[in-house]
Amino acid sequence: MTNAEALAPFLPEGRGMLLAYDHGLEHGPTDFDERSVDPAHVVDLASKGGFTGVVLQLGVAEAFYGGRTPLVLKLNGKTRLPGGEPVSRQIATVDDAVRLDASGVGYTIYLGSVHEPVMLREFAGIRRAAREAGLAVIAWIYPRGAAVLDDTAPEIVSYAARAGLELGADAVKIKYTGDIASFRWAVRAAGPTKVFMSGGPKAKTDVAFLRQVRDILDAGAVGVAVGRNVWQHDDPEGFAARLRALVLHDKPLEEVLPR
Ligand code: FBP
Repeated sequence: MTNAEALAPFLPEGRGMLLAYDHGLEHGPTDFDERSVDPAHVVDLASKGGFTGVVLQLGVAEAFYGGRTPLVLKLNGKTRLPGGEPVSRQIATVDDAVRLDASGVGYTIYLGSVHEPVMLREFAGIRRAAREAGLAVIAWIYPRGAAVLDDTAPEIVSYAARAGLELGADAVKIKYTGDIASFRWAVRAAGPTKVFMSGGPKAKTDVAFLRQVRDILDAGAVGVAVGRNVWQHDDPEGFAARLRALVLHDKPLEEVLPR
């Protein structure tokens, strides 16, 4: 199975937008408000907003996933409480993903952490099992830890992208470097491994975020894997429509900017 075949459910016409909603474990409910604290609301938003995938942890997926949007089941995770060098261990399995009718699995690797070897090895096992099950493997590759001074420095982001290829990920989710040329290099370094941009905290303005999305598409990325910038928005469905216009319909920025 090629990575394009594995990713097909998430990339109709070669582009995709994934709605990430694993923050309840990673950050606690601090990111949420009255609406977004309810997983049913966000799962519904994934469908109404035309997202090509939704990213959930096991417990939320078991209780709320209704099959309306292709599922990426996160197989590892951590809370923000321990501190120290980051490590995220496996807490769900490829069998869980198959049982939940997921189309892909997600796994976070903190490249540069002293615990990096644990995550690299675990990822390799998961990748093997996911391949056998015919599921896409998406690696969140976040350089982090005392050895990483700047996690969005171009050479660090392109290292993360390349690591995705070397590890056999079908796609990587990486942070924006801040300019098209350096992001294009990161996409180039990833080779056949597809690149999604990770959203990050809510941008100050819609224009700032949409401009960033246009940039990464122009640099060759296949789309975005975004959470807070959508479900923290005052009008999540309206913002999702602008994202769709950019990512799925490849509209120029001017056509999708708010007037
Ligand atoms: P956002 O678009 O909200 O940044 O979500 C992307 C994501 O990777 C989530 O899947 C994950 O929970 C979170 O960011 C991790 O954030 P952090 O960078 O604080 O570890």
